[in-house]
Amino acid sequence: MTNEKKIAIIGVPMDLGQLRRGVDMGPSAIRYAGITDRLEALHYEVEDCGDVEINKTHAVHSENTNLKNLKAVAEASHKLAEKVDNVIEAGSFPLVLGGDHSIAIGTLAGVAKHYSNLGVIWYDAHGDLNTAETSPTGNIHGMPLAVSLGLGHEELTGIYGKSPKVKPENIVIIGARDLDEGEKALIKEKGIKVYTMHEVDRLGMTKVIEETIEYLQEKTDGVHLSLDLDGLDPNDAPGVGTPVIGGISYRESHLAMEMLAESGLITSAEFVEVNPILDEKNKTASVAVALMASLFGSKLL
Ligand code: 6HN
Ligand code: MN
Ligand code: MN
Ligand code: MN
Repeated sequence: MTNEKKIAIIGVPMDLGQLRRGVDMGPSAIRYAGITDRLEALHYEVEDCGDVEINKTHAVHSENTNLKNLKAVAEASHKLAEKVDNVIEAGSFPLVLGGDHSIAIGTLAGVAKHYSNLGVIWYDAHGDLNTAETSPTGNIHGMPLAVSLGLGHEELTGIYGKSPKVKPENIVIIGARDLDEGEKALIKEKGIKVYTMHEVDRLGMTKVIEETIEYLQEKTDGVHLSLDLDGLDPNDAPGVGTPVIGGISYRESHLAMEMLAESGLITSAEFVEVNPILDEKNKTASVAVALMASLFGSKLL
């Protein structure tokens, strides 16, 4: 028996969207933790498309901007968008492995080409809604969701066709607990739906995901899951560059993925910010693999 859905894995060894080296080894760590075997055991046909090439020689400061490594990130985003586009065109489910979260710029650019009302679930301690004006760091991994809304440097918003890639009312952020002032203002201005840790505590993950599914189901024609491992508590996912205490537990995340699997809502996904240098015996990569297995229905089979 084979599953109808074919999964295409795309690695993105990107670490230029932030300052801590090592997150470029995330795709290797996740492969080492056994992602292909796990998905094949669930009877999927899995194709590993290898890694997108990152040009580190372009990792230099660009003129007239505080964005770090802008040129290299833009170049990689374009390559990734093309790969994701091709994978969807071929009828496969794109599963993108990061790499820092700046890669979502490319993933969403490639995905957005195929949907007129793309939904996005942003599972993260952060909003990643900064622009050059609001960013406290100049790190592009703090900006991908803003870029996908069409806000930010045009070298990023203009990647791979139409901008914006996603509408604010089609976004749900889950797990937020470290938002910058400019991000909070943007969330209010655009009316973006956010389940902070307060809501996760108060409602419980079951209700959060039920509401998320209900919110997105009717109005979207596809939903992308962008899961930043720092959305989880650092006890469960220590191998990340910007950990924030008080996060979502492994069990809650596991449940969230199972419920999303049941819903059949998710049409593309990425798992980002796994940094094996900061990890404990590849724990975070293994957690990522376990969550991917849940997302692809391990409970259902
Ligand atoms: N991430 N808000 C901070 C910044 O630098 O803009 C942290 C961003 C973290 C981004 O974890 O993907
Ligand atoms: Mn993030
Ligand atoms: Mn984050
Ligand atoms: Mn279970």
